[in-house]
Amino acid sequence: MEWLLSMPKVELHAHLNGSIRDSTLLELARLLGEKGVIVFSDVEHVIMKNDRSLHEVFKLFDLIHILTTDHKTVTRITKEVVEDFASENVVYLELRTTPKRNDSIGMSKRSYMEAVVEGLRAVSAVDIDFAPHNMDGNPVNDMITDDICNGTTRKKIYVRLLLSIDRRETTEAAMETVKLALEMREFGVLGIDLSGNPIVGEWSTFLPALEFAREQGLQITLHCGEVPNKKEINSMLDFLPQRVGHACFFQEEEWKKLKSSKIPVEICLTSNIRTDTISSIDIHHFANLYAAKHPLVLCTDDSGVFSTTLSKEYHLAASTFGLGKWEMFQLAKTAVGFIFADDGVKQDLEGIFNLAAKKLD
Ligand code: 6MZ
Repeated sequence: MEWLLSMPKVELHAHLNGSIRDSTLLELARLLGEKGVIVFSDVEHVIMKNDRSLHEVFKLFDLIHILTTDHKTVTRITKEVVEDFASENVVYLELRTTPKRNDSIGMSKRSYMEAVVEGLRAVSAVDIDFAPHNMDGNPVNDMITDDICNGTTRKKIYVRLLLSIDRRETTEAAMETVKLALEMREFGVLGIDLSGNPIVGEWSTFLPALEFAREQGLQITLHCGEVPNKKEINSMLDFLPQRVGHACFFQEEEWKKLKSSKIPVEICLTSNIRTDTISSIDIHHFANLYAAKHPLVLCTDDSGVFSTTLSKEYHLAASTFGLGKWEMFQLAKTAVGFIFADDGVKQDLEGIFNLAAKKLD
């Protein structure tokens, strides 16, 4: 486990509000309990519960959002989530979040995202490269103080953002998110994710916004096949997104389509097992896709909600599927090819992995 912790890793499927430390969630719940907004003991039980169905997970997210959706807290959780990933040697993080509007506290989707960017700026435990430009429009190169390769002990993490469209949203709301992503490109927003409760909403509702996003040069990743929905899975694959997440309820036809398209899959082992989307780890489609050399990346999904870390996900894959140090290292390294950031970042990451390869015994 130690070598998996120290190995550089790339995280491409992490939801901000799913990645919050339990201690932070409990602290926030306690505060709201004191204010009489919630009953702390009820909420404490829900936060600490381990096994949840997919349906219960989305109920938990509604609760988490009550605890976290004010500007100050959004900034705090962003900072903590980034520092937590960096602490286990995640060197590149694509963090996704759903911009939220809450008129009662003067929050717009834009101000929510500004609070996220504030959180990136507040990161202090590690060095961070989060955007091609600073808030004032100047390049941020001067804020990159240390380099993981030059022998300094301070860790460095590259962070880029994806804006999520929640499946509960209308076409107009989805379009608003895409427009916001375009406005915020200079703050490291690279693409759009479609997520949320998979039994809610229709593909046709989101398609216009996703097509617009693509036309405008944003990259797209879709939660695909979290529930059995053959028609939607096929429509999503025909859309040819840059990546898909989960890919659980595929049948032969969809596997064929996926493999011939070579669309990289974000694999979230613990999430799939905890939510019973896959009945047992040893029959997880990771094994088949890995054997077929299909592009794959191991991810956490919601490290807070599922009490996991990226190192634990690598450990689970290694122990379940009998993969050794070198194979796990290669798996981590190939993920660099599937990131949404530009070639400059890819080259930096390759440098980090090449250096780490020399230390691998
Ligand atoms: C689908 C998921 C998810 O955006 O508020 N989300 N959507 N499947 C999953 N697998 C279990 N896990 C998280 O982060 C939380 C939101 O991400 C989506 C849901 O819409 C959830 O409300 P943000 O930062």
